[in-house]
Amino acid sequence: MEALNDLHEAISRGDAQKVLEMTGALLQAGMTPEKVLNVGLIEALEKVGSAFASGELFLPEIMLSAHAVQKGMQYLEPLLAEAGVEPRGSVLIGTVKGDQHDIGKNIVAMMLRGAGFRVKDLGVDVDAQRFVAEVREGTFQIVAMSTLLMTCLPWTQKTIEAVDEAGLRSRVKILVGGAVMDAKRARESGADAYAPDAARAVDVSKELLGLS
Ligand code: B1M
Repeated sequence: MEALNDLHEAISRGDAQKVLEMTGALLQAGMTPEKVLNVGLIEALEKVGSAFASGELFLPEIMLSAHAVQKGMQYLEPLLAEAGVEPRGSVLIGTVKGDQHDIGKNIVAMMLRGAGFRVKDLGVDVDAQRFVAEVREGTFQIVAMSTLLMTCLPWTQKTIEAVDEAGLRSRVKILVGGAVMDAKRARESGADAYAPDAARAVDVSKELLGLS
């Protein structure tokens, strides 16, 4: 499909305007918002990530690509949310301390909203005590943490410990994910659950709340 190739190419060039145009074109051609997200935006960014890992692309180029993908996601977000139903539960989400990556976390938040969850997004580089304060003051049932950097992995565990030390651990279920996370690390960090991708994050959130 030509528009899909054009979208991938626009993402690799970091051309946000063209990404918006091609996202619109794919929707007009009848592709579902979820498919545009998965095979359009995410797949293209994965290719960019591989090119970065193999030294073909450099950080400034990745930043442009990431920005272009975020633009496409902003376009899709209301369409994905339209599919939502009555609020199923509330989720507090953030990327752990020291970590600025937010594309995957944003997708998880978007998919959760689309599935009918109320989501409060704390953004990136979220300190453990910020999570604790929000849990104390809010009515969240799930705390969701994203971790992309190996150096920030310890913050997942430290945040869970901080929630525990504040006497709030029994109030929430804790879901973790992100590129450096896996089921074993999730268990070791004290989380209740791990999800490898955004679609599973929705399923697991439902399971955690006994909704499926
Ligand atoms: Co950076 N980065 N980055 N980066 N970056 C990675 C993660 C890296 C693997 C690249 C590499 O070296 N091959 C590497 C980490 C190595 C490691 O620790 N293992 C890395 C590095 C080293 C860095 C810097 C240190 C680079 C530098 O400055 N020298 C720096 C760190 C900055 C910081 O955070 N303090 C840095 C910076 C950046 C940019 C700012 C340029 C940009 C981020 C822009 C942004 O997020 N706004 C960036 C990007 C884009 C990447 C890559 C290329 C792509 C990440 C991404 O968005 N993937 C990445 C390489 C790669 O992953 N191939 C890389 C697409 C996204 C959809 O996937 O986030 O994994 P992901 O989310 C998935 C799942 O993981 C899951 O669902 C999502 C979709 O289904 N998921 C969850 C995510 N969170 C979840 C939470 C859940 C459940 C599932 O429950 C709560």
